Amino acid sequence: MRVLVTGGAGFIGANFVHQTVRDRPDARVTVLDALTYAGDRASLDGVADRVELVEGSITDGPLVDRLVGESDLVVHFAAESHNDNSLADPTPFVQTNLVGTFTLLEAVRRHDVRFHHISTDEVYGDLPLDSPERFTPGTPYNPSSPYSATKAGSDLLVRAWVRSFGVRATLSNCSNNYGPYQHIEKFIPRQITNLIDGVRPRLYGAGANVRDWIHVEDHNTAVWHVVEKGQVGETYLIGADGEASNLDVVRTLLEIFGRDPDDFDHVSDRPGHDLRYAIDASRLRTELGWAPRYTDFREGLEATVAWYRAHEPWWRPAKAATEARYARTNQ
Ligand code: NAD
Ligand code: TDX
Repeated sequence: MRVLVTGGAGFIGANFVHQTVRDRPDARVTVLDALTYAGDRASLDGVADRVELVEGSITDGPLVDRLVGESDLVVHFAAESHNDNSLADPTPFVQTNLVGTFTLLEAVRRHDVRFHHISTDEVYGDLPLDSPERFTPGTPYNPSSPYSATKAGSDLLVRAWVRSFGVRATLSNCSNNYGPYQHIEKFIPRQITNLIDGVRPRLYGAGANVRDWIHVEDHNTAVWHVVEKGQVGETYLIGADGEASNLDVVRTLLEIFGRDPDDFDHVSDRPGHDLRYAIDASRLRTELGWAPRYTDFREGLEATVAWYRAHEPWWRPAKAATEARYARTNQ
């Protein structure tokens, strides 16, 4: 099977490529990635001989048309993915997340190629902190940030292309991922690399906001379940019951590093900061028979800390510039 992975040099996409090459010897993988600040060839080290990496944008119609025409399946990860960046400049978010997804949809429509769209739980907005409520596929869309609004728009494009043109697409909306190869602008790797450098972790606001953490390996096994067993036109929510407040995450990391539990700083809050995300993934578990493997969050964090310690050459070049960007907003 010929698989085209967009955004395969980014965090989740690169992990998907590693897992696919490892577990599916019959898959021929092509990656289409623009290698923005968030993409890195080095994330595909070790599988380079099994993967063709094409450097280019999902907004490039002729290039996308050729690559889609040579594929049996497209798994679409490419996106501008960071909320804070979307507040500083939404322009590339509209281009990549909306125009890029549109460009891919037109190509899979022309070539009748199976499409899987990777999305986020942030399209549903946020939930109150102290409620048992969780997101389900029926929760109304209510995105808060330019990032989540462009992801919501891209989901709706996919649904419309299924209904209007019969495109063979599935969608999945996943909660917060952590694990190897995550860009150090994101919460967990930012704090891990700060702690390696002896710098205190930075908590937005009071740190009460809750995220529903899932290991990236579990996200990607779920994606394969949806690709192989999911129904065309349907949306599957992916999550592993991993709710934790940001304060809890920072305290666990401090403990792993043997530091005092109060050794962190409160910094400026994110404007429009979503309070809580929580996924009800029962459909994925009961209908598609998926279960996560990383069920102990602390163990997953310890493994992730070990990965960042062992891969300093991978993240170090981005550290100073990432922190300089945060310094501009006192974060
Ligand atoms: P990332 O920012 O680490 O990687 C994005 C990749 O897309 C990079 O390699 C980048 O170079 C590439 N890219 C950006 N613009 C492109 C363009 N125009 N053409 C081709 N490639 C382009 O993101 P991630 O965290 O790996 O997220 C991957 C997908 O998963 C996104 O669609 C995101 O919305 C979704 N998602 C992420 C999370 C999470 O916790 N990180 C959770 C749920 C869903
Ligand atoms: O230094 C920080 N301090 C802090 O308290 C950073 C970078 C973040 N935070 C907070 C903000 C959030 O409440 O931590 C939480 C997680 O922040 P991010 O890593 O930026 O993730 P989030 O905004 O929740 O979005 C992530 O999950 C959903 C991904 O970046 C998205 O791509 C995905 O769709």
